[in-house]
Amino acid sequence: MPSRPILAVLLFAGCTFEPMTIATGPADAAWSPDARPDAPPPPPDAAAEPDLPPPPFCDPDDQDLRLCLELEGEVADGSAARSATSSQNVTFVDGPPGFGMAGHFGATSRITTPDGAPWTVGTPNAVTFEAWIRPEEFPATGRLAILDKDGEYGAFINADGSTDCRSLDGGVSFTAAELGVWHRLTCVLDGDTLTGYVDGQVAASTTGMVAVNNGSAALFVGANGTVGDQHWLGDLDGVRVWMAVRPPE
Ligand SMILES: [Ca+2]
Repeated sequence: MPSRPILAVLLFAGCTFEPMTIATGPADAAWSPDARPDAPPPPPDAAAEPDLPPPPFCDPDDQDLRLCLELEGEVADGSAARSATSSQNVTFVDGPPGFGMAGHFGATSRITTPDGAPWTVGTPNAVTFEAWIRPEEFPATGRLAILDKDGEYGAFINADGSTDCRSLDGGVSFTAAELGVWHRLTCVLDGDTLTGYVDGQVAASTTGMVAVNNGSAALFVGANGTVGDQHWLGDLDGVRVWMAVRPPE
């Protein structure tokens, strides 16, 4: 218990002193457990994991990543696969915010990488391909290619401005492309289901896709295989292809 104040009144014969209060402890009204000084903050939780930096965009530890084009002034695969690439008439412009430079594609531009064992689609289907896209124009007729592995999978924009993620025997169409504006397109083929994402959000999905018929066609970026027509008109960046199901995080 706290001490109560001692009221001492000293009286001497012939003299009267003013009452004096001697406080020997906190007054009842002022004391409570809450009045104690704040306890020091608890020590950091030693068991908590420190925040790890995110993996690089072209993660060399990702064994399912088959192609990763950052297009930082050159056309080179940054994945562990180090897929051989060749390019034609690709120049470089500012990319989406935070992504450095991008490739600019015109009526004769294209990037290709040859088929090979790393490009075999498993059973059931497991393929993801994505790119930042910024078209300068839509096709007057037909379509323009973002990416195509002929007879297997690809992505295109159409004359009406719609975007298709396509697999061997079908596709899914949705709105992803906007003239002069960057959007991120992701196509995920997971078994018999093909799903298109725009800026990380599901835009459309369909089922009934058959098993990809693994062929020997080269992969084209910015043009349609196998001859390299239907050229993309505009900019592309951050092109990644996985032989795995990788919906956007
Ligand atoms: Ca880039």
